[in-house]
Amino acid sequence: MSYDFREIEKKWQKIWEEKPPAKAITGSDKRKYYCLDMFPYPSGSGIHMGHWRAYVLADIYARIKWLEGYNVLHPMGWDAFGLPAENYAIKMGVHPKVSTAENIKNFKRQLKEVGCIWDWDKEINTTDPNYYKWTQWIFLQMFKAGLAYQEETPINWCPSCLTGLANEEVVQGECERCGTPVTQKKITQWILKITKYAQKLLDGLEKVKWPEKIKQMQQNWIGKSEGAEIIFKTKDKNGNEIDLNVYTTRPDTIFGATFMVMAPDHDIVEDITPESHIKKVEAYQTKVMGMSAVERMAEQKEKSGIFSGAYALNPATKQEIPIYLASYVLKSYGSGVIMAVPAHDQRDFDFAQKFDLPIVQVIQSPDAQLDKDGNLVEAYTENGKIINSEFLNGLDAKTEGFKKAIEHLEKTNIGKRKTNYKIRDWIFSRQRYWGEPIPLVHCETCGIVPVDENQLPVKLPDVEKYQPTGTGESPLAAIPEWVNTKCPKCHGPAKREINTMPQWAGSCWYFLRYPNPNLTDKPFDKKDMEYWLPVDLYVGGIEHAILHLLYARFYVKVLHDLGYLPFDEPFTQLFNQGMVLKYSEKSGLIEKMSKSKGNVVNPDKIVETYGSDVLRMYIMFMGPPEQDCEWQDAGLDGIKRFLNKFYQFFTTKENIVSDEQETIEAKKRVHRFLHDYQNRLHYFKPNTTISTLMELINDANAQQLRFGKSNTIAIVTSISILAPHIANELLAVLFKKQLVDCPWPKFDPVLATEDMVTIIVQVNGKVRANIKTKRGETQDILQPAAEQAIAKWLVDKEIVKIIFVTDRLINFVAR
Ligand code: ANZ
Ligand code: ZN
Repeated sequence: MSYDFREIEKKWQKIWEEKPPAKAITGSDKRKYYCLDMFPYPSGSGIHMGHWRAYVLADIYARIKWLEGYNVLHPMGWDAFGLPAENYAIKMGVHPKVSTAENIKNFKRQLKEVGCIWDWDKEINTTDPNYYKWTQWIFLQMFKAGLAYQEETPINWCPSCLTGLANEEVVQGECERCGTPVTQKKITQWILKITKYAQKLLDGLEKVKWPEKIKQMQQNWIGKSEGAEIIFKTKDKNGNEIDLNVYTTRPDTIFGATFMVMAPDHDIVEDITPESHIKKVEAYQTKVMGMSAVERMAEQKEKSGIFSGAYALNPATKQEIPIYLASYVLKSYGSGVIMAVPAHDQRDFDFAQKFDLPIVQVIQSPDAQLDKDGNLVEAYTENGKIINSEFLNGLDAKTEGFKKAIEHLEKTNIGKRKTNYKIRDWIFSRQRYWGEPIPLVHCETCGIVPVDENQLPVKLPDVEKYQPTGTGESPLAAIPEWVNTKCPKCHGPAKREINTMPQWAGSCWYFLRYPNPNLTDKPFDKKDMEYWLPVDLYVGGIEHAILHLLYARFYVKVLHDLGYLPFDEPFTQLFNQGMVLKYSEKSGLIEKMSKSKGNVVNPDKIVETYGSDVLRMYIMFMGPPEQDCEWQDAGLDGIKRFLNKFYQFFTTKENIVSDEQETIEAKKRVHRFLHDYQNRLHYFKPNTTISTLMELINDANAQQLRFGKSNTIAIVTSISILAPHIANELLAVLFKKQLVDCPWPKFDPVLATEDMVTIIVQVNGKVRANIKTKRGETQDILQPAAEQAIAKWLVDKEIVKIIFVTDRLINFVAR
């Protein structure tokens, strides 16, 4: 008999709705486990298979901890501010509040079908005034701490969304949301001083269990480099001496600096350009300013530039060197002026060739590519011995040379050691409606005044027109009743800040709110923070590697430094699931599942035809969770057949015996299964975990194994993390039990491993570890465990080959 999933799943979802199985308990002294999903943006199109993949994965680990007896917090909520709701409002005239509420309702219905142990009492919604009150409160704390400032700056501007964008929201010169090339626009903006936290944001990465790849992306984004600041003297057009500061990572090459390059939009350009050159310089400036970021980047190869007409003194060679303007030097990095060393920097080399500037080699190495006349054919950027550099000659450039050059600069007062970060301050204001109003007031007498904390939230007023004005003002500007207010300080007339916060504001701290989302007098409770935080496991997509994950870490560090939080890293462990791909008829390629590709599989349809358990299991079976995986409809049938087989096996009376009647073979088989099952979960391989279940049932059928009551409960409890409905049904039908009564099973290591073999794990032929496994295990199953066991011998190495001998050894050849 095959099981009626429709009836069973509906029945259990109703039971869970009325009496949720797992609830987070406040004030418990049990061990806690906080398992966090990246909360969804409730879009109009409902949930995606990508949501299923991430949420099932997190649910597996939340369920294990719950069955192990932990006090589990596994919440869900809505990241509901943002452009799509607003764009929909513009198009359809529906208030974002209304469309958001509708979307949430639909999302929630769909999410309940995933069968996760989410505690819906903890639900939050970032657009709820009771929530954004505290988003505003946090902003005020930052403002009061001097971490928020206002500046009129040219910002990244999306001419289609008509709003400013943070650097993090510009992807290869285009708007992250709509793909329009980003231009520059000058507006007064609110900016958060994330640069002040650059070093702390780097340091913190060392103590979290995150994928190396994500850590590296954040490190690169923060972009720390060590070098020196050096003063080059020049004269302004009136003959007065002025200093040009340059930032360089290669002070050891200073004798090779044959010209200087300044960002075309640098403030000093005007001061140094002599009358004779003004026309040409201005023409060049206009040209560069008109270029989009995309065009600027396309200039990587063919560099443009112009001579400013001014010269500076190289403090080492004491020679006059020309100052050029070129778009490859960015105003916002370092000091916006560089000493160009064409022999050892490729950009400078390209530029020197184009403008026929001298190239002086100061680093010597057999690896440097020279032509027949002994000239460099390209910049030599590696290390070597210093030449042509007086007192630096003969030194190893990047070590001793670097050090000695800085010593000399400091002694002679022409420079000093300097650390630089690429990360820029965070442009925090948006000229849009559907966001948190920034809780500040502009008073003619008192200046910028924070709204009194007891006046929060500053609620979003209802508007008739959601269109951004395009002038850089938000639609809020058009509501005088809202804009005109009283100054909290002098009670004179004042105007509200009309900018709203960026989409990220609400998600920077939502995980702090979940333990008690209904608090009215504070954003979170101190005791809750001590108990529940940091998050133990955070599961979500890699697209948030920088933006959300960096901003959230920044918020937490600030709140920690202000004394509100007892920890300074929010997410102890992070797991990034891969994307769900599918063949697209349109392009004939296997691509990311998306509306635009026309290859979306609607979860509602699959749930209707196969049920939630099949979908849960299939989406995990598809492949290693960290990798992108291809969806194939046919895969569902395989899982469906298996679940039927599983159900049939345990609902066949003869297959279950008393514990006493269970044979030793059956016992061993179950414990080996439990061992393998849990081991693969431990290595985040739920895909191969499912295979162990399949093998167990196959073996049981082939060898006519009968399982005792205890082991049956253990097997059914095991499958509950993947297929909770069928597991609950079996426990209820067979034993009148519920999952809460069934702890996560433990295996007996002796029984589990008696028939096992020991595999030797080697690195370059040296034995580094042993792992126990069942006879005949394949390489793809063993490799993750083996790699983990020898991880410390692989740091900074690349695996070039793996030698595998079944039941004997696995040898990693690494360099
Ligand atoms: C001289 C030099 C010689 C450099 C050499 C490099 C190699 P990172 O490592 O990314 O921090 N630079 C400095 N400010 C710049 C700006 N605003 N726009 C473009 N380039 C800039 O890069 C630091 C190096 O990038 C600096 O070191 C400078 O070039 C350049 F053989 O100075 B270097
Ligand atoms: Zn005032």
